[in-house]
Amino acid sequence: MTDELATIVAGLSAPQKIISPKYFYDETGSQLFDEITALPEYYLTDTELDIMKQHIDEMADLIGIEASLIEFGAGSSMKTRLLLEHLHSPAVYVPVDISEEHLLASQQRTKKDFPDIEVLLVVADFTHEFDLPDPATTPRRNIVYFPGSTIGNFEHDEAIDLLRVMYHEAGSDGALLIGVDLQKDPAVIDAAYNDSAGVTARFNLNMLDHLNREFGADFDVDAFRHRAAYRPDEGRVVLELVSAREQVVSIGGRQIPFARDETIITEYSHKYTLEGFAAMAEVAGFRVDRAWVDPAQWFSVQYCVRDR
Ligand code: AVI
Repeated sequence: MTDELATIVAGLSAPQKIISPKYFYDETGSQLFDEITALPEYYLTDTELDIMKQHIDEMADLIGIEASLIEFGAGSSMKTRLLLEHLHSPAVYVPVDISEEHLLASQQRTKKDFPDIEVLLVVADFTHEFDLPDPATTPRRNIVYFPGSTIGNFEHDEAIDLLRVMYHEAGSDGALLIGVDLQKDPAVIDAAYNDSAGVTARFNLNMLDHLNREFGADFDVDAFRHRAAYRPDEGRVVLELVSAREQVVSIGGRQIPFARDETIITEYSHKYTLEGFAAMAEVAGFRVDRAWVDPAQWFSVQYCVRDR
């Protein structure tokens, strides 16, 4: 059994079954996620983009000239394009992702639209420190960019570890520009993860198809259903797959029993207060210098500088 399969089996053998959200993102899952970002209920993407549009000049001025923009993730979103359009003579754009395929696709699009900006790809798992490439123009400073509130998909201690990696990659005098979803009326959050078109349900269930295909599991996808609920006391949405009946699933030569209504946790999506995020960033060495929010205070984009 590979280490990866052993980790999946261990997660499914725990008293509360759990699988990493990274298994959402096969080809179908990535397409479904793109669909999610366009859903009327999924306020995160549009709200973040509106904040960026509103404050992009101030962001570009804070970042300054000839910066290196290091995006954690393959990039190519509207938000990245907006930044590249407005930054003052960026030295280089460096998307970092585990998937070379995603990076190459993003590079193609970026090069076409921004032929004057050097694009250097880094194939790496950004939860661990990685080496930065050597651009033709020496950057004056590094700006780590992490949009989408993807930080929310990490549990508290993992999020701090990831912020520490960002602190390291930002280097002295560097900064972090990060999208952070905020706590709000639970009904708004619940709707975002239980859309009426059922796209999030398909996205969640697709993980089982992915495990069947890539890891030889035999999940009966029709015997599970999607559940997502915001837990205000925990400040996070919990996405689960609920077993519709008693059943046994085989994976990696193991038989995994499910009781009726037993769940697999597939994702946490944390929602923060401005103070809560600032406290977490501070542990990792950052001070929040600016936090822009939309009028309803649903989402924030935060500019964090190294504090030590
Ligand atoms: C990628 N991430 C920020 C999304 C979120 O909102 O936590 C993933 C997602 N899960 C269900 N819908 C969207």
